[in-house]
Amino acid sequence: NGGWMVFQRRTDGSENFYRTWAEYQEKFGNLSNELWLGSMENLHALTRMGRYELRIELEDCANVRKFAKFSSFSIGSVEQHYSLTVAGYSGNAGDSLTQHNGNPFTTKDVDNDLHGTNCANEKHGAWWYIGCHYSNLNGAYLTCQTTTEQAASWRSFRGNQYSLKFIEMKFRP
Ligand SMILES: [Ca+2]
Repeated sequence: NGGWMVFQRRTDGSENFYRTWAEYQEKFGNLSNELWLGSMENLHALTRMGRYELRIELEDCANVRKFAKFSSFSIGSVEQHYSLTVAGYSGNAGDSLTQHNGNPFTTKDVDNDLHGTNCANEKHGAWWYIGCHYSNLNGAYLTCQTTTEQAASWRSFRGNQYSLKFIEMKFRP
């Protein structure tokens, strides 16, 4: 569909995204609902080759769907702890990712963030945390709850405690 390569999707909470550094090197989930097809090394290998755009689809529990698009997107090498490079926002969800530009990836067992403790532990996800987040799309799928910053959230859409109903991350040349 339009040449987009989907690498992350949340739809029903069926998959555990609170995983280790090693697990984020593998794909998990399945194509029909929730998935992580990233493998950080693959994302790095694919996006280092040229200019890619990133599109993020978000839907809340009132079936309001919004998107955020970034005209450039790449993932750094393992030596760079798979840092995020993202720029050129457009869309209607607001920008809750450019703040994470340049930050390395953090999982519950590998702390590369700027917080005194581990943001992946604090926020129950795996992300390019700063200290900690404006978006947390690998956070906990809490079926429309709005009670915790562990939620899979996008601050500029529904706030940092709102667990979105649908999330999809995809990129293309
Ligand atoms: Ca830390």
